[in-house]
Amino acid sequence: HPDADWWRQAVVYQVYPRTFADADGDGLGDIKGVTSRLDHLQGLGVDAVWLSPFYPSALADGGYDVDDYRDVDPRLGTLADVDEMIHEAHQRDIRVIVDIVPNHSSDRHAWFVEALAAEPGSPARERYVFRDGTGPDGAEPPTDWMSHFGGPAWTRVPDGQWYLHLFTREQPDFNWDNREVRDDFLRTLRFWSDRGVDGFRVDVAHALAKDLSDPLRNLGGRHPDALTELPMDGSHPYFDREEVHEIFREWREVLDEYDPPRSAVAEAWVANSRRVLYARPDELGQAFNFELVRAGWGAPQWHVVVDESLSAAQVAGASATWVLSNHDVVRHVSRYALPAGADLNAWLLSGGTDPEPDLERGLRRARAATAFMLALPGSAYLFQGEELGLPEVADLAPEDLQDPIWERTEHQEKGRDGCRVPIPWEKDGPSFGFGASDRPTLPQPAWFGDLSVQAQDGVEGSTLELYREALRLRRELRGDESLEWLHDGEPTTTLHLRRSSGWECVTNFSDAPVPLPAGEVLLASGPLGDGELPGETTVWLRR
Ligand code: TEU
Repeated sequence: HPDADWWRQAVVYQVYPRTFADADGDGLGDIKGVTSRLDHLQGLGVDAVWLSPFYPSALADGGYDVDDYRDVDPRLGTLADVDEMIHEAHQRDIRVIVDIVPNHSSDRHAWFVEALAAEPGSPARERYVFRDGTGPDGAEPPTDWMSHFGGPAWTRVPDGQWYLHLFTREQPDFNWDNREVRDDFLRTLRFWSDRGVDGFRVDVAHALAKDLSDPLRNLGGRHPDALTELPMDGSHPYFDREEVHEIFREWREVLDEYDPPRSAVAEAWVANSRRVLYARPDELGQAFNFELVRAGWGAPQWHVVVDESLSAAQVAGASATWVLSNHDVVRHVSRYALPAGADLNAWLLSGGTDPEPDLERGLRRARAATAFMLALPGSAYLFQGEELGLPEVADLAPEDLQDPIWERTEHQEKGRDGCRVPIPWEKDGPSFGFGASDRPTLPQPAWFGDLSVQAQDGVEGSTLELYREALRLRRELRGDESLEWLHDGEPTTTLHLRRSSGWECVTNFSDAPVPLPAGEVLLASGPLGDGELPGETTVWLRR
């Protein structure tokens, strides 16, 4: 099929449906809202839209707690609305990717409700991970495993057993050794593929396979968050185990039943060399690369990250992916506005004042970083609002926070709400054009209107126009997936790369100007000096 590889160098735009656009005016974003804003995505020039979960959910974790994988949250719309959205997206040459959350369901999922009502040891309990406790009367959890969001990863039920949840207690983990669980997810993949969905984003892909042989192994205090310290041999009891790959090979067979084959991208917070294994051609094809999120700002780090990421992808036969922001991390404008190595959580807890962010610099760097990322081979994932240069909303009041991390860590971690604030579409009016309600699900700051789509549309030099121009040029310029560095040795301040099409990209990571390399300037992330590439600026050239 000619379109089989469309995703290999695609630009994918992530929509967080609850805060993208609210068509019915209830303060919560919805599917019709997404449809109503597809023209914006078409004008931006993205190849695909990825929707975070829109399934029925109690929103214990923003929708990553799914009650029913084959339905739509009534507050967000209906299956017919999704069909319409897919149709309208395809009309505009935009592909649609949906989010699959296979590690855990919600505690309101019919299977979990059934499991709770069933006897210990019953088949209904086998779909999840139930165990007897330890200590006198089994009053201690089966193991020392910790929930990713704080507290033990086990919760006790009235008959005395405990169930496993690597995230909140409302997110019980499935038992992937169970054939019914496996078959049900294949059914879900087919359900959405049959409706015309083009691909899937696979949540916490690295956690599905677990060593559930009794007795379960304690971690001995090794916190599961230390993902970079994971043993590289698949010996962790529940992260990045070898058996997880069998699951995705089975998925690939189903995805390949379709024409064109459905794409998939793994979310796997593991080291580069392990991560790309999920992206092998007989598995998911892609895996998010979060190395740019981790790298901070600087030519030497970025050089290493790009080289390592590209070679890891190549070894696995995968294509590369790049991410600067998503719904789980502090927006990159704000990350770059803070001193290197700043503790982002401490900064959020201070309400975004300590240290004081230099937002002008943050935006300048963010624009340069984006232009650099978009010049790389592979696909780029954008997060809603980054095309507006939105910074993190760091001063949300405690009573407004929705991320379970805030409560579950007993207010030690502020969580991820600050990047999920509803998108400003208009300069003013109720919720800046997000919807008719003036009480959107998360409050927007007064200055949001100045960054709205309306405020930037057609304005020369605006971040929105920079993204539009960059995506337009990228379509025109992208060559094959190779990359050549044009600088000598280890770069200290500037990265200069060339793509097979003759397209060059130069980023000056330092504060001071450097000479502008020769060539026709196609795009600049900020104003250029005479023969100079100013600090923290990217330029695209053709010779
Ligand atoms: O995230 C998985 C995950 O490991 C995140 O917790 C990540 O490490 C963290 O947010 C970084 O700050 C996925 C989803 O993207 C996230 O929104 C969900 O909360 C989580 O799975 C559970 O489904």
